[in-house]
Amino acid sequence: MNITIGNTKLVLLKGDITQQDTEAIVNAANSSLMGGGGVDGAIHRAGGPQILEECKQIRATSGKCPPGQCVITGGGNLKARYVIHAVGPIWYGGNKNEDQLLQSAYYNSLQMAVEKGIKTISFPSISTGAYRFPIERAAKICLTTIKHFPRLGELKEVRMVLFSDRDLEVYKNAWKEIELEENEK
Ligand code: AR6
Repeated sequence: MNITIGNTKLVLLKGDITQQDTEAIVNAANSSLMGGGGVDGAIHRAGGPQILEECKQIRATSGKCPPGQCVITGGGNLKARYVIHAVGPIWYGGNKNEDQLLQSAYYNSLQMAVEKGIKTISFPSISTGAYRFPIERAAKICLTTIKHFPRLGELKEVRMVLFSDRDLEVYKNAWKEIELEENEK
């Protein structure tokens, strides 16, 4: 599904984040920045040891990366030149600031991208795997954050890379709901 927002293309597709040819891809990392499973494991496997080396340097100078924040490294052997490691919230039931932290993870990653002059970026569905954030709710937060990002016009393409047909369907439906809700206002 291709969506046009001003001059920016928002693409919702099924795919593997490690195979994307955008300038940056986003990792669904954890606060340690030392790797893990899911997207994180796949990115470090495909990108090679250089990415972990850079993460270790960041840890040494800046410490852990709290939920809602992100850091940037090179892309190692990936097609993408950069990896933005964003830490989403763990879902504890919804009363631990999870929505706000998920929004920050997307917002700060977009901000990092425009500050680096990056024009094209791919995201996975942050927090909806091991961190168990309900995907319908996450999809709405994600897409609303992208749609209303103040500097969106500086990005040519934002790609949401979903890992299954079902996840893609959830994101497509979330987009339709957002459009309906905002058009009613
Ligand atoms: N490409 C695109 N999406 C993927 C891929 C892939 N190659 N692999 C999995 N997904 P998760 P989280 C989907 O668990 O919930 C790690 O151990 C997956 O189906 O990767 O933010 C970290 O180190 C799901 O829909 O990220 C952290 O400890 C989505 O990506 C923790 O997991 C996110 O799943 C972060 O958990």
